[in-house]
Amino acid sequence: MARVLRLPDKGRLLVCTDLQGCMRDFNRMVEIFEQALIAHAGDAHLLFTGDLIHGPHIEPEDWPDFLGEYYRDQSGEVMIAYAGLAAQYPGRVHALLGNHEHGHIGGPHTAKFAADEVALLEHILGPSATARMRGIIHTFALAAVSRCGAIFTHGAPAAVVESVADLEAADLSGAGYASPLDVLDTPVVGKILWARSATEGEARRFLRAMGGTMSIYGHDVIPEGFEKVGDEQIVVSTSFGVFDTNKIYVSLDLSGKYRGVQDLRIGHELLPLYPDKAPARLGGRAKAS
Ligand SMILES: [Mn+2]
Repeated sequence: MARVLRLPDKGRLLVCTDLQGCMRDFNRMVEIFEQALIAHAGDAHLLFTGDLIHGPHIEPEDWPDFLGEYYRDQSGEVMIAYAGLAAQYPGRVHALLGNHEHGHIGGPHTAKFAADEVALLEHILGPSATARMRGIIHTFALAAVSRCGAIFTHGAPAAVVESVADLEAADLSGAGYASPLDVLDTPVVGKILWARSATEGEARRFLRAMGGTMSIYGHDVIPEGFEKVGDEQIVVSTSFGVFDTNKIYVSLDLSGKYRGVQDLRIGHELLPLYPDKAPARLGGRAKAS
């Protein structure tokens, strides 16, 4: 796979962060994407920024509030549906690697909802579906760049890189490390997949190296839907850990120029996943209660 995805210079781009096996939100994002294809004469793109997999297996009565809207993990189904969508719209559906996907292709195994989520999902899927899923994950990039100024990664832009070439050369296999956990300490892959925050200096350095003006990522949960950090960073929560009322996706004009995250406006570039449930302050139509 190409480590760095270069998005085209025109068309509409929709961005969805961490799904963690939520099929309903995946389907909703597909619906929004297909509406955008119609609205933009077929010129739309859909980008998932990683962690499409590994959700909770919890009964409704045991579900804690901090996990947001109730759902049941459907990681295997989400991956197959992603591959189907990418095949249906060639060159228009893209995904970045998240720390949860990385565990299946050489990275450290995550332990968010199970002692070993990689082993659990591969057990549920069985050998042939696991092989198919790994094949899909191998098509995921480590970052996406665009002429409009937006740079996309799974985690915060804390990686120390001099240029896009440093990402192109990144080793994801884990083969060079004594333990997969050592990946966490690496300055490029470890940061891109695991960093929850970046200082202003780190973000500016990363954006300069990548040729962008603003960094858009997920990985962390923002219960309010999104959080701008300084002029260069925005953390977006489209699905996991958030209630339907606050789920946010990003919509960008790839032929535009964004100077920074101050150019991202609610109701324009920042949009509610479920507008009928979202309050007006998030661009929704729900009546205040
Ligand atoms: Mn993550």
